[in-house]
Amino acid sequence: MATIKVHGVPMSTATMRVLAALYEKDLQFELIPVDMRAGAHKQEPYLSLNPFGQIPALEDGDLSLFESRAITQYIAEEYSEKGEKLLCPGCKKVKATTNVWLQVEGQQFDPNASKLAFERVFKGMFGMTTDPAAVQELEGKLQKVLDIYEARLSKSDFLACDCFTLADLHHLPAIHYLMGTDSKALFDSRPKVSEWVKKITARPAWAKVIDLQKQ
Ligand code: GSH
Repeated sequence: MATIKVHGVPMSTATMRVLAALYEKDLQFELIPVDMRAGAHKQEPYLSLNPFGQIPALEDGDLSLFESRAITQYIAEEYSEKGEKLLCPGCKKVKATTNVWLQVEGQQFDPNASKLAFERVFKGMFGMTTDPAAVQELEGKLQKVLDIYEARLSKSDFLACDCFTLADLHHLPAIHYLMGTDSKALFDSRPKVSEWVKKITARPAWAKVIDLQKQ
């Protein structure tokens, strides 16, 4: 089997999403670092992998993909027999519900959570100053989203059903960064959300993603 290649860096939220899916599936892969400081992601040969000049990109044999959520879907479907299921097979209703929560992550959760992580974590890393007004606004929006999660997670153990799926996995990178900030309180103050965060961040595959950041 050709080795799967991931082009990205372990600190990048979108790369982390792909790495989590690969580890959940117990797949061998090669992580090829992209030198973003040198602007390698905005030049060839990287632009041939992702014309938008963003990480990550994935190569599997002669298939080349970008967009982390599309990549995880590919991994879950192409390697359905390996590792964890990530998509509940067989049941059309569960598949439809999984799609709903995949969309909720991308359209409702991530726009607020990622901007909040940028304000609270990444701005500091890049020598920029956090904007308290932006933090307040984003936290207000995220609280409303998390109220809906609290209600959902009162009905099932995970977002789509009682099994861990890609819909849960896609949240991990932003949650990981926010749990190291004062925004953690938004998650901790909602019992079902808090329980869910503990379960999904305790997964062995996720621990491997975090280990990669320490290397
Ligand atoms: N929707 C894309 C995905 O999920 O793959 C987002 C990718 C993305 O924003 N990647 C960031 C990046 O490459 C790193 S996490 N930033 C550099 C840039 O946009 O120039």
